[in-house]
Amino acid sequence: MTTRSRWYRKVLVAATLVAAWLTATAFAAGAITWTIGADGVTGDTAIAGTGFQAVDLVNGLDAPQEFDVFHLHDGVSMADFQKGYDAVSQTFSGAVVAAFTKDTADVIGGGVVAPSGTQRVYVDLKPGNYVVNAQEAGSDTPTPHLLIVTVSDGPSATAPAADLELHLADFEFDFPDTLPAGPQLWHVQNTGAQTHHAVLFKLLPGKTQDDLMAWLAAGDAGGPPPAEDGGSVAVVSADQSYYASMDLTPGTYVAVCFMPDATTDQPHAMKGMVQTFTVL
Ligand SMILES: [Cu+2]
Repeated sequence: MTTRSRWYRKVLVAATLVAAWLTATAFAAGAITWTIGADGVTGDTAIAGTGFQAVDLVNGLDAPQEFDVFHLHDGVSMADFQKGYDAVSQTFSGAVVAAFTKDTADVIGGGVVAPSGTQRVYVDLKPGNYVVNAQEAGSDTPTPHLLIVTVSDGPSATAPAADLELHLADFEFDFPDTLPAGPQLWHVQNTGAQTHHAVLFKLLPGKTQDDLMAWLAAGDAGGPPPAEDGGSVAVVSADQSYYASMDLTPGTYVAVCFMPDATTDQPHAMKGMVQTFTVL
């Protein structure tokens, strides 16, 4: 089992209570919709419009699903994409991730959506070819479900107003010390050279970031988790950004990046990409 999948499984084990931030909400009509269901990913496949378009990620299944949206570089075929994607999935090596984002596709956002839930995000669309993948979050052997999407010129959407400008750098987050509870729109920007994300752990009372890191480092021998699932910020590659609807409940959170370093394969957390913040 890879370090990544072990950690993700621990996240899932910790997530017996599905966090409130993933609540299903009724959204205004007109958003692009991508739904994972029994038939794979379905939804809008021909989009005439660019800029930060509203997208509802819908989970019609009974397990949490991770969506990732890929913008294929010009000239990259689906076969090329599949080959690169398989290499990333099978190795989860930092060098392979770096090669994928350099040669094949940018990762432009996504989200982990609870069973029967919806998450509204805004992704930055440009004319070209895209792939939306959804697969079971936390699975050691997830089956990808790919939807091919084409974007052509059309009305350009203006970026929504964000409550938080969050930067993912090599190798740190810039969360403020405190954030308000309740619905928030985060503008998540990768300002680093590597690919980043954030898994949010909500600490149990009396537990600390050190407790969490010790538990993660202990692997399967780590005992009961010192935190529950607090949500996540999707994978975003260098120079990309997206907007994520969040709805955190009060508590102390630790954001952790598990992406592998491009040269050492160390999870970015081990290079300092860990931060505690409080939701009031
Ligand atoms: Cu990172």
